Amino acid sequence: MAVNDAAVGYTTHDGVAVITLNNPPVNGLGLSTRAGIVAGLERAQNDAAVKAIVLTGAGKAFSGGADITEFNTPKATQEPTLATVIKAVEDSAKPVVAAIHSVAMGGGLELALGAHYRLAAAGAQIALPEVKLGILPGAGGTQRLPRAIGLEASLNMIVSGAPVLSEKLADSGLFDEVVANPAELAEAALAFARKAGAKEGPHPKVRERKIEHPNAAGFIQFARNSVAAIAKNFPAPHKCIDAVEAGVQNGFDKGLAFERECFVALVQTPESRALRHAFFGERAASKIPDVPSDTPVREINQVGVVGAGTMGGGIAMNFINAGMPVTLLETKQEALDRGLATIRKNYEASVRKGKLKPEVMEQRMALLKPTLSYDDLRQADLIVEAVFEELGVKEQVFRRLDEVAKPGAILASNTSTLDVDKIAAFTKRPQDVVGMHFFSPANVMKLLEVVRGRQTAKDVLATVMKLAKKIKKTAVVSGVCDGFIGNRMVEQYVRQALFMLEEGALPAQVDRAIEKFGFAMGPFRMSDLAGNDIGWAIRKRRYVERPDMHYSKIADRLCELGRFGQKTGGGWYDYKAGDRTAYPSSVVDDMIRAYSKEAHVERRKISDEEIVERLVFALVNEGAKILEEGIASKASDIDMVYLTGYGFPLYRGGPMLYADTVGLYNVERAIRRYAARPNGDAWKLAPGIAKLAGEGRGFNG
Ligand code: 3H9
Repeated sequence: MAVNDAAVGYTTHDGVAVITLNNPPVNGLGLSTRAGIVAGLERAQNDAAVKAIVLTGAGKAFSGGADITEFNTPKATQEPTLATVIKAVEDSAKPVVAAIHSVAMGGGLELALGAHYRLAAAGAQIALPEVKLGILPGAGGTQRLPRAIGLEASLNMIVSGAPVLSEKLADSGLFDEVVANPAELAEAALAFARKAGAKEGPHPKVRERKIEHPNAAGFIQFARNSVAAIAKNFPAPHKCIDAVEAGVQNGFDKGLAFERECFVALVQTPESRALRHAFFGERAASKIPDVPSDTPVREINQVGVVGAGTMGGGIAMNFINAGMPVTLLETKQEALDRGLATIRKNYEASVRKGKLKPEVMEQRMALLKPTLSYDDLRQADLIVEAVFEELGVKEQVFRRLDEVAKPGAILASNTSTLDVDKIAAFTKRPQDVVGMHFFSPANVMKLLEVVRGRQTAKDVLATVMKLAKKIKKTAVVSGVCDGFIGNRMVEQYVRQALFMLEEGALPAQVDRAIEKFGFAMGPFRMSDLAGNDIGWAIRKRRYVERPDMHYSKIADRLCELGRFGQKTGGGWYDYKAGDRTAYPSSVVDDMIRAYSKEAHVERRKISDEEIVERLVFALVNEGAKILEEGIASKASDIDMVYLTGYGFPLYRGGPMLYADTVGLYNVERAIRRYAARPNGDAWKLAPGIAKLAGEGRGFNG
């Protein structure tokens, strides 16, 4: 058998063979690793001096599971499959001891469950996270884990995919020993193996254990009910339960066959493709093509935030949550007091919900240093500006920061629309200036757009990307353009939404259609939440800067009525005091109908399908232009922006992956069709779409 020796190591130690997975970064169980394990097992069987086998992993994992990059490729099903490997482990005449450290996930845990004995170092993360990739454990996990740790604990792990620390599983039946000091795992495993090797076989197999539960059917039904509420659009959690149930009712072998069937079906679903796309997209986003991963980073210990408004306060919370001291600057004492009070109120809400301990809240508040003086920013390694969105105001702030900030400090702007290059030019250190565009509420939303100015230094980018991980954000790099990636695209989406009102739809219909597609909130409910005056201000600027760009004026009419959204008690919808429910408004609907009449537009029935196409393809078309211009470096970056910042349904994988799923040929045809209709001037087909469609390709290959 062809064995890639590099992927699996084999050594012997005084009668014990040690098979070491060595496939960085996480010992994924790709074909050569699988073949290497089987070859190692055979070698051990054939060596009379070997009495027992230790199976372990080199580097930073026992194993992160099946190699996800092999899914839906011939390698995934090429022998030895993981099932074959696990059977070889389980059927080994000599006892196999899995020595687990750091990470045993998915197929990695399934492999360990095939071993006769398991030792784990404390602190190891143990999980069957397949459900998060839209699949289920496909190498016996749904059958062996319930037999190892019981029905309830295993179903919780399988359906949630959440990792559990090895020490928490010490008495679960999964491990024969949990080794407190990870450095002692290798020795402990050798000693354990020697003892096991000296014992008469047969050695225990998890598959032969019984699943004991006083009311298995009742608990499975309970799990089903719980999942129904949270996993509406994902088939995998339901299949996880079905597979466990099959094993409980029909025994191990039938359960295993059923699990396999479910795995094969799930791995081909669009939902699984979307989740895998998001998994890799998140990791790919942190890689910038011309900024090598070993670029040195600047040390960031002290942070300054300028502006204690809603954004500034939320931004400050991110850093103090990560244990970093923050100096919060305002111009007036009242504003500073208000900002601090809001931060405290946010934490108090978490304390009330039991999500935060009161003493932790106090520790965090203690990291916050309020000030009215720029001088207090002298020590900051990073200063984030979050002041009023107006270039003149930004200019004052950045000129002042340039005077006080220490050399090498990173100066970041939270601007959502302004030109970062112009902002950088207000300083004598444009290489240190970068955009850090947080999304509201900044302490909650995952997305951080990192805006790379023309002169932003590479180490500044590398530093900010690293910092983003520390504050648990998904950072995506955008070049400088109006609106960056997210808002530039959403503008086209909103334009289409408004045109459709003019042509015959009403706000509630548009919102309903796109929410049914899976968006968290339709454009009109969203606009009422954010404030309709914000879009109005942007459009007023556009009317001057881009007189060629055609907008429906319906939204301006709404604003002229003073209907700015929830904050004024009415926007596209009516609102009642203390109630965020959006009630369709007859005033607004009449206004829309009157507008159509005035504009001599004959209103027509617009289908939900058209609504979804026009909204989503508007995003896709602009996204394609953003790619062509190099504003985003890859399609998955755009998808990450939409998944983490704009409520795009995760199970569809983002606008660009969705376009691939529909097929760019079909996207192109739809865009050409809409371009030939009223308001068609808003549709200028991105050349990239036509090109890729012509080549039969998608944005993601
Ligand atoms: C499975 O097992 C199916 C079976 O039931 C049945 C089969 C028949 N494959 O996250 P990181 C890469 S499904 C390929 O930044 P960390 C990752 O892309 C699998 N690649 O590190 C990244 O690459 P790059 C079930 C993988 O230390 C690099 O490793 N398992 C895999 O923060 C570092 O990743 C899972 O779902 C993989 N399985 O966290 C586990 N895993 O450097 C998924 C990672 O090029 N993985 N990579 O960007 C994780 O949760 C985390 O990666 C882990 C490490 C906790 C392991």
